[in-house]
Amino acid sequence: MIVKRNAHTGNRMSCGLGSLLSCVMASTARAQNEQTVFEPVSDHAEGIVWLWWAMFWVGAVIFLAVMLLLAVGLWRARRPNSGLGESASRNLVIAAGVAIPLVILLTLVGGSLMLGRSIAADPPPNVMRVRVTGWMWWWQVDYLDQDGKVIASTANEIHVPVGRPVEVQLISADVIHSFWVPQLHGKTDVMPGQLNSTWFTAEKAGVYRGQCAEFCGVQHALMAFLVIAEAETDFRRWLERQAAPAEMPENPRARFGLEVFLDRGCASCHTVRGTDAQGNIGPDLTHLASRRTLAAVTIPNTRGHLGGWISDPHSVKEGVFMPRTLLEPEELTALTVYLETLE
Ligand code: HEC
Ligand SMILES: [Cu+2]
Repeated sequence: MIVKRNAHTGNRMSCGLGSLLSCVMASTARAQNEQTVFEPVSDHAEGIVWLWWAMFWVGAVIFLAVMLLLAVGLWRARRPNSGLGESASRNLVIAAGVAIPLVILLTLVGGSLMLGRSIAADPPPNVMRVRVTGWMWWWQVDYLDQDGKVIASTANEIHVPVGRPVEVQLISADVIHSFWVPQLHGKTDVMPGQLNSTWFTAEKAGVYRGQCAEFCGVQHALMAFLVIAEAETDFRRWLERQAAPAEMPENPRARFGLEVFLDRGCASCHTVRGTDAQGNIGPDLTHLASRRTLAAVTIPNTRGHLGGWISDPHSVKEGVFMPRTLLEPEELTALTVYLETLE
């Protein structure tokens, strides 16, 4: 039995063995949850998938050749005196057992070393820098200026301009995670106490799903993120808005929601820039409403899901480090109304 969670609907799709194929097809059809190494949009990812296919086809041809030789051998063995002569069989062993494998293995190892060197090269000087911190089980994203000062913070969503190299500096706040966006690059370890980095250039606009690729606890599988590659002007506009503090809500209900946020413990873990909420255990919520998903691409960012998450985060993501807060219905409504003003 395979159970998948759909990020758009939050529904669980159950797939029995019989309907496995249709389940796989249904899950690959989901736009935002699509994650594939086969449609690279950066040079690095293209090199990786190219090497992968080269290894696949070389392996496939060798497998077929070996099976063919085996069949010939079995067929000939049934006839008396049909073996190769001594020198012919020795030559066969030397050629097919030593020489050819050596050439193939050296070529593949050489190709993989060369690719490794080229994708591990230093980024070009005009690179844009983003600091990504792995937390159990979400991603903090900080945009840095030339001096390394934080311009804006968000979570689980990394916007990048198309065609510009982006360096992602990686650090963990707790255990080892791994940063992986298959359409952009290979995996990079995210370590506590050690800054690692990786870089890529997204050559095409689009939304590329990434995923933690190192088992990091019960909700490791629900530790995803989105890389959103967009035109430079759209990116600039987005970053400017993310850098701004939150606006004071006009609507009285939203104002009440802000009070609830400040009084009911939310502010001890979350920051909303421009208010007294300065917690740093959970995601920065200053522009929460501008994000597409909640809880690391687990549920879509809609009012219903937001309310459900706040009233019982553990039913969405069991074991998560956000407690359940008991709220009166009007407090919960006001809170969600307030959070929805954080665009
Ligand atoms: C003990 C710390 C803590 C408290 C208190 C807390 N949260 Fe959280 N919150 C978190 C953590 C950690 C996450 C990240 C969960 C994840 O995705 O794994 C989170 C995630 C969220 C998210 C999703 C953010 C995103 O971008 O995905 C929202 C919204 C949220 N919290 C709202 C609230 C509200 C409203 C309250 C008060 C009722 C609150 N939180 C109280 C720790 C806390
Ligand atoms: Cu992880």
